[in-house]
Amino acid sequence: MKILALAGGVGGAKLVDGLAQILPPENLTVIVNTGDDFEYWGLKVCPDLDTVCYTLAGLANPDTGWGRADETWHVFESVTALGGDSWFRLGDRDLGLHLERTQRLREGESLSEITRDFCQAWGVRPTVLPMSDDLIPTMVTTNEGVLPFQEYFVQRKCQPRVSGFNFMNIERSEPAPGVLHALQESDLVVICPSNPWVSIDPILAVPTLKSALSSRPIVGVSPIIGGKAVKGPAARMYRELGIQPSALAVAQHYQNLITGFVFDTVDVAQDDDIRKLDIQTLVTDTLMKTSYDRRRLAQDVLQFYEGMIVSSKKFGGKA
Ligand code: FO1
Repeated sequence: MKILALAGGVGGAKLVDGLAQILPPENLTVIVNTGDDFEYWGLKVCPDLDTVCYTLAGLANPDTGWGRADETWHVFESVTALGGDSWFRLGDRDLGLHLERTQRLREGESLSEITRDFCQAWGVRPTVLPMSDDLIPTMVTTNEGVLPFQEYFVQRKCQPRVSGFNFMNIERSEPAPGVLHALQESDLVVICPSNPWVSIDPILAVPTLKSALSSRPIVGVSPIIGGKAVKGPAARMYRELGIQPSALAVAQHYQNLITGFVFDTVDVAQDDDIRKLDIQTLVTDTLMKTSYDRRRLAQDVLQFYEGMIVSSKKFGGKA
């Protein structure tokens, strides 16, 4: 079974890691959000892409989920001592990647080519693709004006009140090479438990990608458990946009796209309302604290999809 996973940062990377534990590498392609990408210290930073790759390579920082394990901060301290920008922390090991990527981008290589080479160097065998090689920065509309995503998220610590999002340049953007092919080849698309507003929506908004997605079976996994986001500002964003954060709200977010939805047992009371959206459901433990949890959730998602196929063959329903 060929799986195409759509992922943002830490939560998405964990489920991708679970899928990588159980699937042959040639059966897993990951399309990663690049809306968070920005320039810092003159370097191209791609937080979600790096989080997914570091996680699959076994190099990710286990405490933060982003950046590298066994990191040191000499360069950061040195820049800070000189009065340079210090609101976004790049560690020494992580800087190696940033120097090499920025240099190669300046020489004219594309982000997808560079990502492929880095994955090869790290022994990451599933295919990891940025959603696009084009620049599509996410801008956050707030009560304090329109802010680039990392300025809103890291520099301003999500304090400004959110009222909307804009993915700049999206209409003119194209999926990265290989994205549409992987999509057409896939048996199932998995929307990982990433922030729907700023991690998954930018991927879904890439014009030809969105239309190609509508022909595939898609299963979404809720990043909201018990009304809270496991990590990051998703729940806060729902609230500030006037929506009660819940598994149901996430299912509604993806309503016309997904065939199936996986959410946590603590939210089982929402099952009937989600099914009323004409979405099949799986209620299971979705919190991924350990490597085993990642694998178990990935297995649950795939078995859920297999069950959907069987029942659709039996009853002529959609899968
Ligand atoms: N997140 C923070 O909250 N503070 C940081 O200083 C920070 C640095 C950083 C460096 C490299 C990287 O790949 C990610 C980093 N992140 C940091 C995480 C990142 O801002 C977000 O988690 C994602 O953009 C949201 O998915």
